[in-house]
Amino acid sequence: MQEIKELIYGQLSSDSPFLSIVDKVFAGERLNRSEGLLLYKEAELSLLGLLAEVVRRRVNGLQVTFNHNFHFEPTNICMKSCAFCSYKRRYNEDGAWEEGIDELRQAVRKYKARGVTEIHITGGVHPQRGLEYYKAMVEAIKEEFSELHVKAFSAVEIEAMCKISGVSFLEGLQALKEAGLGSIPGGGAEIFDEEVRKQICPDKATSQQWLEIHQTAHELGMMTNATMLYGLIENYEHRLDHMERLRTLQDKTGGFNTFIPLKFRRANNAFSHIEESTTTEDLRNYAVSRIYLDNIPHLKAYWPMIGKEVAQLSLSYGVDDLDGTIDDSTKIYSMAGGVQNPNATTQELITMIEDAGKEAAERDTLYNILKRY
Ligand code: V47
Ligand code: SF4
Repeated sequence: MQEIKELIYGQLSSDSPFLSIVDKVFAGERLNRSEGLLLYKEAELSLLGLLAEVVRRRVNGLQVTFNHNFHFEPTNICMKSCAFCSYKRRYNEDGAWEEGIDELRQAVRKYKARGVTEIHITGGVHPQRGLEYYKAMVEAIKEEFSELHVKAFSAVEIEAMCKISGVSFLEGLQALKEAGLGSIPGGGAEIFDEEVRKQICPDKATSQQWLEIHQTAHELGMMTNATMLYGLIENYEHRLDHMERLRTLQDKTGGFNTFIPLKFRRANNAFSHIEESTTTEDLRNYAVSRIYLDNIPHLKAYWPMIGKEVAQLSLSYGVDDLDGTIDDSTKIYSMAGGVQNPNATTQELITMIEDAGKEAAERDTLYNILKRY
């Protein structure tokens, strides 16, 4: 840490506007919105990387984790209209698919044999599937493989299934938990600012509903993740507002495990005219997220979206988690321009981590360490 301190202070003149921010980061104090904004707008990438490294070492040391997981995407039939989505289809539209509980059972059996510890389920918001259907999915998984951690259903899917079945979020989440749901993934958060939300996902669960569902899950003892979709029409103030709403809820509940910035990918959607963010911008965003979100322990680079090279670079900008092996089980990002047939072997992930000067460890969904390398 001493070396990093010397490097950072050595870069700054005595009248640098960053001095007070650097002092705060070393003292473990929280940054306010205008400090976050100054970092986003003015700080050199090298300074951001070093400051993010200070925070990551305090929270996670040199450790970078991954897990053995697979995705199950039950359907891409969706009644919502998110303009950034390359994946949704209406009923009977070309390319629409629906997988039933038998297919789910088969997938669980296949990946059980490959030693996974987590199933990640998310998909379109199906207009006819209510709570009972999703409960039956979770029960079927548990019948096939009782130890498998079920991380399933974004707050957007949960809002819709509770509405279809006429139950409160609390009742719906309690029923899912009893069926065996272990935690909730971070999807559907997008950008909380209501004006931006109107333009990018007008009919999706509101920001307030998203936060309420996560708070309720936390109060029931379930950990959850949080995402932020960036690189569309939002500005830095919107990103900071988004992170601040998460930071405030985390102060109350402590229930968020991981923050996952999701880079907008533009293939095959209504925002294809928007240039994608540059790698430099992606790294700045990881670093500011690490520095600003002082109370969420983990920062994940979801490699199927940004590619393995940028994911590896992100390990020097505050990231301490690479998600999982995936095993070619998700289409959401490949349809939007991400990695095609995403798959990573354990050895590949370990090499990525070690070549970046960090220490690889396999975790379970709740960040218990299963093996160090
Ligand atoms: O909410 C959709 C995003 C999310 C695009 O919790 C897009 O561990 C970029 O939440 N470009 C769903 N992003 C996926 C998700 C997730 C992924 C990995 C790990 C976890 C976790 C959660 O995907 C959606 C939306 O924000 N998304 N389309 C697109 N074109
Ligand atoms: Fe539906 Fe999700 Fe696509 Fe929005 S992002 S249209 S909720 S599948």
